[in-house]
Amino acid sequence: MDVSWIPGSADALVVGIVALVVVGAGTLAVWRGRGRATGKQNAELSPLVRSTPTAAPAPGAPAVPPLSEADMPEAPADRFAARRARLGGSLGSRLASLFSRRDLDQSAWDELEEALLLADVGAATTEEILAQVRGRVDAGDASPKEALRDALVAAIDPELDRFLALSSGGDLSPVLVVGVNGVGKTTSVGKIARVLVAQGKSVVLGAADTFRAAAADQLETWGSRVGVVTVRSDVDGADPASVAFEATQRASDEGADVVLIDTAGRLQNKAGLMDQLGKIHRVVSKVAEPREILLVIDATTGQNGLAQARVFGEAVPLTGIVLTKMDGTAKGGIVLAVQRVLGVPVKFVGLGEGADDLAPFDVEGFVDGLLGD
Ligand SMILES: Nc1nc2c(ncn2[C@@H]2O[C@H](COP(=O)(O)OP(=O)(O)OP(=O)(O)O)[C@@H](O)[C@H]2O)c(=O)[nH]1
Ligand SMILES: [Mg+2]
Repeated sequence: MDVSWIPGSADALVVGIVALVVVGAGTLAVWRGRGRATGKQNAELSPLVRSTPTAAPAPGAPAVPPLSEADMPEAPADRFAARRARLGGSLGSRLASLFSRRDLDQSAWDELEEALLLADVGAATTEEILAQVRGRVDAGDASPKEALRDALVAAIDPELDRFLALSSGGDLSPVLVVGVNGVGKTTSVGKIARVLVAQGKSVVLGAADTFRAAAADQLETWGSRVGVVTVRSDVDGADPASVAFEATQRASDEGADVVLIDTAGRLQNKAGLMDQLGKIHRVVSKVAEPREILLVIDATTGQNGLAQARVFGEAVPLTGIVLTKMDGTAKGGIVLAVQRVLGVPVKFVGLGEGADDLAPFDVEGFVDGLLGD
């Protein structure tokens, strides 16, 4: 398979306005400079990735100043709590009258079931949760609200690993980002890049959405804001797998920590799109095995979006979910359905359009938000 260059040769590639940024210790020093990071706290500041050593700068890589204080992203650990009020709180408002009681009659149980279904929890999970809540409430073991909170937390599973998995020891970690069109893939890639750069990781972006030229421009804008290279093609309809390969190869050559690859969400037909994703996965793996394949899902599309998303799991081995547009949706229960159907954890949630509006998923904080606490 020809995976060398994009048709049109090397000069069709814009390989970046700025050289690869290796901010490593410099940027971590900025975090520390804000007086927040002792060893333990630093782990709390960086929940996006489990602590992994940052590779030494590649020989000859130009020293680039770290992000300025004004450009520093907000600490990921604080983001979810700070934006929790943006969650719909849908269950809380529906169930307020129920929660003030200790014993529930049949109509109250029906009301709870309806609320869970309307929040997009999904039929099977709703039944399981109801059975658990009912068992505990009937036994006088917990109030309806306590029992519901516990059952929701258990169903989402606080034990799942929700860190961004990166190679240890400075090996390159490719991260593929996939999903249907308009869900927030490019935006999420930009937001993740921003956090990684601030955490001292060297990052390369790959614009493997060649379906429309504006897609690469959009990604490049995110890249240039944090000073990372975007590997792209200027040839409309160029082979996306070639761009993905080229980006990964370049990241590898330059000793980068992470290559984030943005993909297209639409194509003439579904089979074509899935073939393309499979090919991207294969060619990237020739350089380095993808550490993460993140599926982006728009929370507002509910069960429909989930049905579409399923197909992606058949094309590539998903490792995690980014659930976007959770701000203001009454469909927050989709978190439960999504994990159950796709069998991988929700790792990040999008809570707005701003550059820092992507938060590591916090199970208990989410359930409290859903219950309107
Ligand atoms: N409110 C809100 N908007 C979001 C969120 N994430 C992304 N968006 C918006 O959703 C729109 C689409 O985002 P993109 O990142 O371009 O989506 P995409 O999946 O790359 O789209 P295609 O490349 O067309 O497939 C943009 O207007 C984003 O600002 C979120 O968490 N909340
Ligand atoms: Mg896009």
